[in-house]
Amino acid sequence: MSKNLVQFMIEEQRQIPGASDDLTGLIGDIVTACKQIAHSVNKGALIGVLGSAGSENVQGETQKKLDVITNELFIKANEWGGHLAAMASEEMDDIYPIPAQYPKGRYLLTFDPLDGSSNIDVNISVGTIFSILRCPAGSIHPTAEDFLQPGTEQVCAGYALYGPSTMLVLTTGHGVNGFTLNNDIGEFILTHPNMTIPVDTQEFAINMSNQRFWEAPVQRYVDECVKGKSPGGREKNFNMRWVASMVAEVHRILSRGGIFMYPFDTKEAGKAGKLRLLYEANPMSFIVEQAGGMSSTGRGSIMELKPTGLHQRVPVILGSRNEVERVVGYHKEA
Ligand code: P6P
Repeated sequence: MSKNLVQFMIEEQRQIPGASDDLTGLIGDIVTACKQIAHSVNKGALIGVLGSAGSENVQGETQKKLDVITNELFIKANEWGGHLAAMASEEMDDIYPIPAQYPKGRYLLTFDPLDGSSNIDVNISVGTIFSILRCPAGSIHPTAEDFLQPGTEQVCAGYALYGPSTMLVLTTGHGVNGFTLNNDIGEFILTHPNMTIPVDTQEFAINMSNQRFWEAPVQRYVDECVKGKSPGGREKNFNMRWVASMVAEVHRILSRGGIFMYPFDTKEAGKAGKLRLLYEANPMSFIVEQAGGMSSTGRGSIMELKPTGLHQRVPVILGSRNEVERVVGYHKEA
């Protein structure tokens, strides 16, 4: 009988000196939320959860009904367990302190409950991204400031991918492992142990419609990929993908290599990129680097950034190490 997620976590926990049941219990609650989200996403129009909620989130983005529903599911599944001091979400302006009627724990949870939700109404894969930090010692009443820790402080990061099959991919700093949801028994089963990203690739992912807004190093890199083996290009031809769902892109890269870029662009003044540091870039960077890949803003490691705000945006270039290093090199030359 193949190993389920709980058995995997308990066996891994035995390898980590001083590890507590606390983290395993928290991950169990997060996984419960992901199973509930998988159900809602899968039922879609059948249960009337598609379409717009008629509201905007702190990002100024129109919220889908499922953005709101999945945010609530995450809160309800995680607020009671006694593992958390507070949570922060793409869908909430400020942090969510654990209500007084529940015991407080020693972790902080950040999450994007439904990433890529613009795809939900057209039945394209979407996902959930989450990241676990330690609550600073002595912080009885957590504040947003307590969340502003570099990505290198993450204890755990993971995502659920609601695709042809529902998968959960997780790291606690000891490699990356993938689990597939067996709907017959409602368990995530270990199907992709020790996921690693090939150091080379012939596949790049970027939203080409933003090309005129990119900085020169990214223009140069993408231009060479498009040229492939023709003059002025590379030693090989490239393929391109853009799903507009970061979880799907990262999962493809973990599965077969690739480079994903949502770089700095001048499309909107004051935005350093589109993706959010705390609950998109940092968790995905932890996973990618634990799988042997690399993650950068183009000018430095994403996970070494000291966050300045809960919803701070950051340029993201991540994936197969040799390609990310090339893009970073072009930034250095510029
Ligand atoms: P664009 C989804 O909204 C998201 O945050 C990521 O999942 C995805 O990679 C990106 O934005 C897509 O952005 O500008 O191509 O729609």
